Amino acid sequence: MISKKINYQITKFIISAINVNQLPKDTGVEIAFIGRSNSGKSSALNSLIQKKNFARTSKTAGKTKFINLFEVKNGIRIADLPGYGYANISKKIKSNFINLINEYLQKRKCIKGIVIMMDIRNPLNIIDLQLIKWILKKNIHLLILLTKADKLSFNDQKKQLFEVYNKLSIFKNIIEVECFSIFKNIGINKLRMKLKIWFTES
Ligand SMILES: Nc1nc2c(ncn2[C@@H]2O[C@H](COP(=O)(O)OP(=O)(O)O)[C@@H](O)[C@H]2O)c(=O)[nH]1
Ligand SMILES: [Mg+2]
Repeated sequence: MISKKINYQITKFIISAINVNQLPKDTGVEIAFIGRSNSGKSSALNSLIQKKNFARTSKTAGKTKFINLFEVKNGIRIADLPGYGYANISKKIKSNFINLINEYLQKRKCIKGIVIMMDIRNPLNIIDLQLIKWILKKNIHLLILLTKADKLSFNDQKKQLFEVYNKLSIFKNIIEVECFSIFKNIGINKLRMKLKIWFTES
């Protein structure tokens, strides 16, 4: 089989949507990047596309209020979802974000896979766990990335990975977890491989 590489460099920004109705037609394949605010979602997207500031990254948690949608090529898209679970933001705004994420997950039929990003130093918060539970019930692929792995030594990365697998054993499903770092180039190829499979299988 000839395996064609996906060229992320021609990725186009489509829309920053404040509600699901603004998104384009619910066809093709969509992969969503989900995680707490500041977990590294936009950075992961930038590293795939190999452009530094394509999906805006921010040092201030909770800035991205929208679903930012990108078209990798015709009919295949990546959605950078608003972050959840940050401090310093009003309860009302917080619940608006969660509602938007819920609405997106529940309405959007073209979601084929979800990548959950969690800071390796603080993985599996309550919303992460709720999300995982929900995804496993659906026919949706899941990959978990432990981001900012460069913040830990190699040994501590492995320890944390083991710990996360241990905690996930409550789900009785096989769940894939990878360490990830944009600075040390950890896990980026794994992410590429997964996305390629999800994008190309029918
Ligand atoms: N050390 C380290 N910092 C990272 C990594 N990925 C992202 N960051 C930083 O974490 C902050 C939040 O990243 P961002 O992509 O905006 O997170 P988002 O809110 O989930 O989209 C930024 O300051 C990034 O530079 C990583 O792999 N290693
Ligand atoms: Mg972001």
